[in-house]
Amino acid sequence: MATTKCPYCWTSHKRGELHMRCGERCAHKGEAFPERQLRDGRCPHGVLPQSRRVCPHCGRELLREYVDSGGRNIAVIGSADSGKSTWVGVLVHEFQRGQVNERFTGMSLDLLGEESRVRYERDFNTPLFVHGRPLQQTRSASVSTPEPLMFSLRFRRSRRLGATRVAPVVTVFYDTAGEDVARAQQMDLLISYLDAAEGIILLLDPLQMPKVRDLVGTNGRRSGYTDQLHVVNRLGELLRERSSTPVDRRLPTPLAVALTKLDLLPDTLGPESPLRQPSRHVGGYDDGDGLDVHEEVRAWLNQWFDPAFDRSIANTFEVYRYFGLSALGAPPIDGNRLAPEGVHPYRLEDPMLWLLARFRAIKTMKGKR
Ligand SMILES: Nc1nc2c(ncn2[C@@H]2O[C@H](COP(=O)(O)OP(=O)(O)OP(=O)(O)O)[C@@H](O)[C@H]2O)c(=O)[nH]1
Ligand SMILES: [Mg+2]
Ligand SMILES: [Zn+2]
Ligand SMILES: [Zn+2]
Repeated sequence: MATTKCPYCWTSHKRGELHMRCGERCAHKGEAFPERQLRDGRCPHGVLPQSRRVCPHCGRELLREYVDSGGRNIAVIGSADSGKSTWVGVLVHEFQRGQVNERFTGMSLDLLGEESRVRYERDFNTPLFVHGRPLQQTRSASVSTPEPLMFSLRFRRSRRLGATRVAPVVTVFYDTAGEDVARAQQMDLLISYLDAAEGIILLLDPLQMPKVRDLVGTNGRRSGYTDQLHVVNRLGELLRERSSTPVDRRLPTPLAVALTKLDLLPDTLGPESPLRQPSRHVGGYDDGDGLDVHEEVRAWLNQWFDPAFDRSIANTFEVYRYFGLSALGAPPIDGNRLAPEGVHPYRLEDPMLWLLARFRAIKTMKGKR
């Protein structure tokens, strides 16, 4: 039987164990009962119930699209200030009406549920695209657990395949607070959701690598950087503790590691660098392009950061790939203003497209390299 992972408390439940609630007309209005007690679509008291399913563990309502499609959870993690929120905020925009939308004909992205819509509008869209301001620091999970941002993505398949309706891929992003990754006690909270994730996106800020800071100078927003290598080791450690994977085996969750803010390093990348060419993902994921970027970024990480990083990733994860991107396309003027030319992301969608290809939601093109 299909199981559902609650996107709020990350516990897993069989479909029949999800709760429903008695409806308006029932004397027990609001009372919860497991879905398997439904009889001819009615509650144990014989009345039509409320239509939404509820998590038996935390009691929050689960959206129908989420339950029906078996939502995919994607965790976005990284040290403080690495660009996680900006990446999520611009990504949703790009899939809705930006360049990615143009390159995938017939694709649509819809934020699911009032909470996701309100939060996206307030915390991401308005600052970035209405006021032209950088985003606020994300609040720590000790203050509020990371709230999911839920959306459904629909792709149109070619007519030749005869598929008229395509099931949506429901994706849930958790934008965590970087400060939590460093602190052990918060990590325990984060780990339950990392464990539930079907894909992990780890963002690395090149400016938090001392060698890069020597190259370009500093203009970071906050000081006191966490050790990014520590983040990866900790991540592997914690996932191993929890997962059913034997200790000597690598973890199966696909990991995308992306260097952010590449706009700050325009002169560092040579003219031939694949990171200076626009990506070739049109209507699918171009694996050749992806591998070119992967190798280039691996080389930069060895040089800028630490060869131990790649080894650590390779020893921990079965499937991983490196990416390089810029969410903003240009450095902000200061803490209150983005560059006057607006937001022009660069290779921003690549890690997401790679994951979607792994989920078989889009096709993989084995292009020549
Ligand atoms: N130059 C440049 N700066 C960026 C880019 N993306 C984010 N930034 C800046 O980097 C800083 C951190 O961005 P956030 O998106 O808030 O980072 P975060 O990882 O969510 O940070 P926490 O919530 O504290 O964990 C902000 O000042 C952003 O404006 C980018 O693509 N290029
Ligand atoms: Mg943030
Ligand atoms: Zn009832
Ligand atoms: Zn729950």
